[in-house]
Amino acid sequence: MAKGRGSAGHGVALGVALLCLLLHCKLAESAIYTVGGNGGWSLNTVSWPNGKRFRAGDVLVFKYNPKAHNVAAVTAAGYNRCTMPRGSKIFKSGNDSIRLRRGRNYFICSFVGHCQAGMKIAVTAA
Ligand SMILES: *[C@@H]1O[C@H](CO)[C@@H](O)[C@H](O)[C@H]1NC(C)=O
Ligand SMILES: [Cu+2]
Repeated sequence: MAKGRGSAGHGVALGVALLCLLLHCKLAESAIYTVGGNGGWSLNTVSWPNGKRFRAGDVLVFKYNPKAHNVAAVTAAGYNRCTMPRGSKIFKSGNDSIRLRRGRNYFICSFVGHCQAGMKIAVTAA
């Protein structure tokens, strides 16, 4: 009985694997990006997303000195005005992995003047 279930399980797993191959499984496609490349999350990162194509589920890794910067996930208004709306989620480990949601995703550094100095990104995930 248990043995029978086990082999059925293998069959299901194989089926799922094949289906993944056929449908270009979403999990396999999710990519990891280091924001800002080698320079990391820093001033003048605003144009870093240009020319890149992101998908929902992709992960952005923000690397920075946590004494000098942070990452706030904000609204479009927060991004445009360089303000942090109440309730914004703030990351401050210096090595933050953030999964993109479908649509627009906005991040700024909330240290004084940094967002204005281009420490902000808007990323569209398909
Ligand atoms: C950053 O985080 C990732 C994933 O959480 C981890 O694998 C990596 O070792 C970390 N890097 C540093 C420098 O802490
Ligand atoms: Cu900063």
